[in-house]
Parts: sequence; structure tokens; C-alpha cells
Amino acid sequence: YDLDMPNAERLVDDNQLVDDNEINTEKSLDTGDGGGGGGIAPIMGQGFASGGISMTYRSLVLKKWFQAPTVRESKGKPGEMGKPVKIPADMKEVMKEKFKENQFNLLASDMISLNRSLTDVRHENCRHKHYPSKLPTTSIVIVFHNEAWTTLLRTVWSVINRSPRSLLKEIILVDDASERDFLGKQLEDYVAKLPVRTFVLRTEKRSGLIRARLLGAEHVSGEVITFLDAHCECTEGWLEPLLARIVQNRRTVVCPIIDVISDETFEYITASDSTWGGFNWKLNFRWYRVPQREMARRNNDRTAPLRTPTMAGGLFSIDKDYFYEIGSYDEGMDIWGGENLEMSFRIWQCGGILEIIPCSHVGHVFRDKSPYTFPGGVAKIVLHNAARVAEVWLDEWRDFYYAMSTGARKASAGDVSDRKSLRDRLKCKSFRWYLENVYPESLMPLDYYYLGEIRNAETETCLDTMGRKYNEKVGISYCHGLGGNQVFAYTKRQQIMSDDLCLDAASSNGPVNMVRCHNMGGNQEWVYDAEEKWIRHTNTGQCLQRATRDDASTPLLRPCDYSKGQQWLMESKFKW
Ligand code: LR7
Ligand code: MN
Repeated sequence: YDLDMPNAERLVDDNQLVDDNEINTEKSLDTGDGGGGGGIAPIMGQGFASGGISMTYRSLVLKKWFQAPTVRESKGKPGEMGKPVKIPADMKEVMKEKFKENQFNLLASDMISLNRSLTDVRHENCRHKHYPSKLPTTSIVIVFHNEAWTTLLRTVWSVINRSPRSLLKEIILVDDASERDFLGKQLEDYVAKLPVRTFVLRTEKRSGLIRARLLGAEHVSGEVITFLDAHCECTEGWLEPLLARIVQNRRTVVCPIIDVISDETFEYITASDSTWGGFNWKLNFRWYRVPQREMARRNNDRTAPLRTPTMAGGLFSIDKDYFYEIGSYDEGMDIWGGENLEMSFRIWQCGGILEIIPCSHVGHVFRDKSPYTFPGGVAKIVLHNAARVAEVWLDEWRDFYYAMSTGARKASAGDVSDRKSLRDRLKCKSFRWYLENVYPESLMPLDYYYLGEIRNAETETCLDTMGRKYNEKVGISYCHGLGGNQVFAYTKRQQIMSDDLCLDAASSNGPVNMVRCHNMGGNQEWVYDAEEKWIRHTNTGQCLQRATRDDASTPLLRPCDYSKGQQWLMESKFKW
């Protein structure tokens, strides 16, 4: 491994620099949308009621923070300016072997400087923003299990190189029982020489990222905790906007835009500033397009903080005291998964705000597979964590989660009484409140008439997605009563939906396809007549009919004729 220490001398403490453009009085402090009106009323004023800027961090002047000078490009080195690394043909075999160690191109990572240069990826308008002259200090907490040397240390160096030194209290590395020698004493010796206080904590046995982060948090002496994954690269000006937002309201939990570091080439690829976090019925975190409603609330300013329903989980800053006030993490969660949704719901439901700050960009190596072991099995762990989220935060919407898989129903959430009493103690709002006010676009419909199987009265067969994907025909098959592909919601918006797919017909004789729900009626609007038991497609006036012998795999659209083949029962006969 490349052990050479990048040269720290070109780092300048921002305190040595003179403020340019000091703007006097805190009145001009951009309090964001604190006093705004319109939009979705219930959250507009939330959290800002107590006078806008938090007293803890009150400051009088704004300044344009000087970042440590841009890391200069080392000409001729691979990966500089975030460019992709090309592996010579004769090294392809080595590359493949090394890929397996971390599920990313380790050979490429090892070829790149630990403090490689990156381009300034921020929106033009971000470069001129002013932030309070006094910002809180932050400690960076990075947990890892068997991380590669170069990705871990590049994360550390990117923090050191691109954060104003006066804001950086320390870097805390939490080793979650790694089994690689170089992460032992060699790592401790290395970090002891860094220009920023950095130390390594170790969990005694494998604890998973959630409990590892809790251990790291206990040792934080900064005012704000900033969590990062162990394979990140922070870019120019990433930290100031995060901290500045917390100054305005300490109940705001803030995430950077998470850019993509390619797992194949380590190219730095800027992510869209118009995506936010959501989740599906299986409680998987997913990125979705930001709706127009939120764009409008921000006056179409692409640099303004973006309220996101959920966060990816790995990269965020939170006021340290607030982290504990709001219940830190659920210690009952193991290894990986679920904690990001748990924290997202908790923040929103218990009076906080969760935002993506578009002027802050941090890259993350996204990979297809997890490189490490999940003791006890991936499914068991992930479903256990998700069940805890469902049990504590989802109220009746937990049915959507459980309907999706037998595995989910069988997994045990364990004892969640502590988390439930936390929810009571903090007087948190309901999941309905969250859906109404934070995430009306959610795939879990706010109002629905029915959730269950849709059975044909004549053939006793059930609508079935057959596990098919977008824009394919909906299927129909023997009712198995096990949920999953045979679970549909009939919503108040008159959609027939399964997770993110809605029944959709574009012409009067079909076919009936499954198309991504657009929530705008049109081809996705169906009226269920509870008397006649019809499912009538509004746009075409046709009725949904059982499959025929010729094509038994898919239901049809036909003129409504009161036949039994057009009767559908929305009453579940689940075997669980
Ligand atoms: O047992 C473990 N112990 C650990 O210390 C398992 C993991 N870890 C460490 C690991 O070394 C890494 O540094 O925890 C960190 C996160 O693990 P990853 O990198 O395997 O997770 P991920 O990037 O695939 O997954 C995302 O979702 C996780 C859910 O538990 C965490 O919240 C991750 O932090 C999170 N990552 C991000 O948010 C980055 C953006 C990815 C997206 C979307
Ligand atoms: Mn990660």
C-alpha cells in the first residue's frame, strides 16, 4: 500500500485569512424559508418558531469562508481532477482479483493519490454565498469494517484538505472489528501524524455500523457530529453550508448531495440536484425526482436547502446535543440497513427537519454488492432492522411492508418497547402526519380503500404482477394468499397499485400494463363499484375482465356487461 503522506503544508487555517465582504447585522442572515408562507403550511413554520437562528451559535457577521486552497492537480497522476483511471490491459487480471476484496476497483483506488484533486462541482451560485462568521465545530465520525487503505485514507485526507481547519475538531475512525492487519497499529501510527487530531476506536466484536457510530458519537467533542462512510471524497466548500444550516436551526439534520465515485474507474461523477430520498413498500431507500411542489417552495432556487422525506444514511451532520435528544440510533439494529429510514421518520415525526444542502457535495463509492459478511444472514439482519422501523414508526402503513413478503412477516423485530416509549416521550406525530405534510408523493398512499388481493369472482384467480417490471402486462394467476406479487392497494386517487407500479391502460381494448404511478389520474384511474363489483377504467369506460382461455396470463378490458367474469372481490383471504 501507498503509505506516503500527502504534503499538509499547503493547508491554511482559514483564521489566518481576512474576511472579504463582511456583511453586518444578523438581519441580513439568510434565514431561509423561516418566515415564508404558502406551500405546505404545517411544516413551514416548524422549528423556526423559536426565533430563527439558534442562540447557541449566534453570530453577528456573515463572511465568505475561505476554504483551504484547492488541492492542486498533480499532473500525470491517475484520477486527478476526478478523472477515470484507465487500467493497462496487462493488469486486468490483477484488477479483477483485487475487485473482490471490497467490491470496487481497488487497483484503481491504489493508483490514485490519497489527496487527489477534484473539480469544483458546485452550482455557480454556491461559490459566492456568505455564511455566519462563527460556525460550530464538527467532529467527523467514520465507521468501517475491512475498508481498503486507500479509500479510507482518501476520505480522511479529503476532509483535512477541504475543511476550514478551525471548524474541524477531530476525525474519529471507528473500526468495527476489521480483520485486516494494516487497519491495526499501522493505521494508528499513520493517523497520529496527521495535521488534524485523528484517532481510532475499536468495537470489541463486530457490532454493525449503527452501534459503531454510537461508539464514535460518544467520543465527539465538537458541537456537531458529521458522519461519513469510509469511502468518500469531500469537495470544495462541502462543510460550511452544512454547519451554517444547523446554526439557523439546530433541529435541522443536513446531508450533502452525494455524488458518485465510480466503483469501476473511480471517476467522480456529479449527481443530480433534483433527486431526494424516498422508500418503497419493501422499505428500501430509493432516490426519486424532487416534485415540482418542493421546487416551488424553494422559489426554484437550485442552491436552496431541499427538504427530503428520507436520507441515504451515510453522510450527514447533526447537532451533537440534538442527536441525543432525538434518540441517537436504535441500538437494536444490527450490521447494516434500516437505520437511515428510522432516523428520517424520527426526525420528521418528532419535530425536526431533514434536508439536502445542494451547495455541499461529497462523493461516495457506490457498489453493486456488499463486500463483507452479515453474520446470521443478510435477509435475517436487514428484515429485522426494517421490521423495527415498521413497528415503531409506520402505524397502520406497516401493513404495506408486511404484505410484500413472507420473509418480512417472519422476521422478528425483537423488543421495540424502548423505541416506542421514546416516540411517546418526544410526543412524535403520526405516520399519517408525515405522509400528509412531508411526503404526499409517497408510494405508500395516504388514503386507500383497500390493501390486499384482487380476486376474480368467476375464475377465483387473482391479479398478479408476476414480478414483472415497468410497462409490462399485469398478470393473473391462482390465488396463493401469500401477499407479495398479489398485493394491490386501491387508493383514494383511484389507482390500483403495487409498490411503484400502477395498472394503466392506454386504449379501450387493452392491454392493461403496469406503469410507474404518476398520481395524475389519466390512464391510471379505475373506479371500483362495490355493488356491481366492477373495476371500470375511467378514460375508456371499459371494465376489467378475467383472462380468457386463449390468453390465460393477463386480464382484459371489455365493454361492461354485468357478467361474472367482470366481478372482482376486494376482500383478502390471506394465509397469514
Ligand atoms: O458491520 C458493518 N460495520 C461497519 O462499520 C457494516 C458496515 N460498516 C461500515 C462500512 O465499512 C461503511 O463505512 O459502515 C459504512 C456503511 O456501509 P456500506 O458502505 O456498506 O453501506 P452503503 O453505502 O451500501 O449503504 C448506505 O446505507 C446504509 C444502511 O445501513 C448506511 O446508512 C450507509 O451509511 C449508507 N451509505 C450512504 O448513505 C452513502 C450513499 C449510498 C446510497 C444510497
Ligand atoms: Mn458506503
